[in-house]
Amino acid sequence: MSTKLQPGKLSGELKAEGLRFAVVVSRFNSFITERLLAGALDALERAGATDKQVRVLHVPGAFELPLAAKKLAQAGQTDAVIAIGCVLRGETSHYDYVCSETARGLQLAQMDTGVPVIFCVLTCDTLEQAIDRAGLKGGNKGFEAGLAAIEMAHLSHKLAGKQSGQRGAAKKARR
Ligand code: INI
Repeated sequence: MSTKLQPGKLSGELKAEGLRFAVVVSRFNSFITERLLAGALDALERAGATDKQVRVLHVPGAFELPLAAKKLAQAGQTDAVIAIGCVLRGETSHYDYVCSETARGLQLAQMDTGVPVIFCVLTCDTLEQAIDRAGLKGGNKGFEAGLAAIEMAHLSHKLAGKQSGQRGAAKKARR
């Protein structure tokens, strides 16, 4: 089957200029989360971000990420939030509650505020799986999250009909 349709395409650039980011990082499993943070900052820096454009906030564990992410998004100084955590499966069902509530809370944070919240929470059965995704075989999921934050910040401004980096853009979107 062939088609002559060539619909217009919309996507976000990977340039950090004029954007502001907040990164909220869980201290739990910091051996992993600090590596993910380094990956995210590397992506932002390579895309042109400077210190003044990025804020980093630490919380105790993944379960605390959603509230911090929502408050950062609501504060109106942020074009995208990156939430970084690492949940490792233990012997009880605790893991399942932390994973599902963290994912649900982060999704709610972006849906409630209109500010992109990037999900950079590893949910792994073993420490080895986490290490692989924090700079080894599986790349660095923090770096991917940094790129996703830039793209989604631009895209959400475009969808709202605003120039990227327009001051106060995030604030207008909050509830
Ligand atoms: N928090 C994590 O970020 N990762 C984990 O693996 C984890 N485990 O396994 O318990 C974890 N628990 C703490 C939780 O996120 C909260 O900080 C705590 O329950 C206080 O609300």
